Amino acid sequence: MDSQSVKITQELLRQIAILKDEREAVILAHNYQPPEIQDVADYTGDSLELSMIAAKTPAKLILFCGVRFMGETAAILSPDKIVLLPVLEAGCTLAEYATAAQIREMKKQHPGAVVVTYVNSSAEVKAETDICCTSANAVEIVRSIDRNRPIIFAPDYNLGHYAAKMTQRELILWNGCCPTHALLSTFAVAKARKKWPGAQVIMHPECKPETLELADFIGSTSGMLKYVKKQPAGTSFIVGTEAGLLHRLQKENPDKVFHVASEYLICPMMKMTTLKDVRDSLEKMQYVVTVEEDVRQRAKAAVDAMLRHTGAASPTAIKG
Ligand code: CIZ
Repeated sequence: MDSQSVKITQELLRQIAILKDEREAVILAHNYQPPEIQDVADYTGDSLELSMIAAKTPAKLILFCGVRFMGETAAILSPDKIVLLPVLEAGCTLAEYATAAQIREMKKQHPGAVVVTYVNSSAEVKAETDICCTSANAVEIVRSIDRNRPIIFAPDYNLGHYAAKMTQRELILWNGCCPTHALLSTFAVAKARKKWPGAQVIMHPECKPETLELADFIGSTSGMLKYVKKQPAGTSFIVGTEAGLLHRLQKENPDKVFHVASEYLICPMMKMTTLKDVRDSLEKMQYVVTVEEDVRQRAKAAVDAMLRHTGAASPTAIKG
């Protein structure tokens, strides 16, 4: 960074600190956010961990550096607080694969089915759902459902496929995917293994089934953080998830080595947030995430159903 850019960054950080105090806000950043956003945040974590922090914090203003469905989940759990998303356009392609109308139609086609949706979905889709899941608890949630009942799993095909495999259950799978994770090919993983022999390959369950076959460990971002911590010093890893996680992995494990599995593991939506957006968001109180009350209540029931199963799980979110 040249000296002018350093000066601008320092000034933005100063303004953010002042505005944060004035507004009595808490800043949350998802594990996939750019490094400078993770570093300015009060907490960094996965979407569920952050939403639970949002629900518990005494702060009345939550600045959620992530994508829309994450801000919505925080708003669903915290109706008494103001949730801001610094970038209005930061959506999630995976979430857009399913609409509430399509879920209703699917329910008609499969009467009696339990609808499980990944948290990477809109509030309206959650409102049509029986129980939500995250990539950290999808297997556990599917396992908890009566074996005699069919399960519709939306919107991520790959995560659903993984949960079906792990639970030996047949799921009615949606045809959505995260384009970033779906881009990780078996070829890229083989190439990375050749480049870094001896490294362990850790992968996210949003990757394609044939790519997951090549993993030494499969887990959510929080699962990867926990797994890596337990490995001996000096271990190296090829990381098959959005590249933003490498910042936290390296920061928390300075004695280990991390390589991103492919240069394509960049989510353009996650990378939209800048320090200027954070400053502007606090200054102008933009963009407020709202969820219509009837939708919020029905969506909350599905999120609460999930929390009853996993509420006690040990969180990995860190205080910045
Ligand atoms: O649930 C999340 O936060 C996402 C999108 C991924 C993960 O594994 O943490």
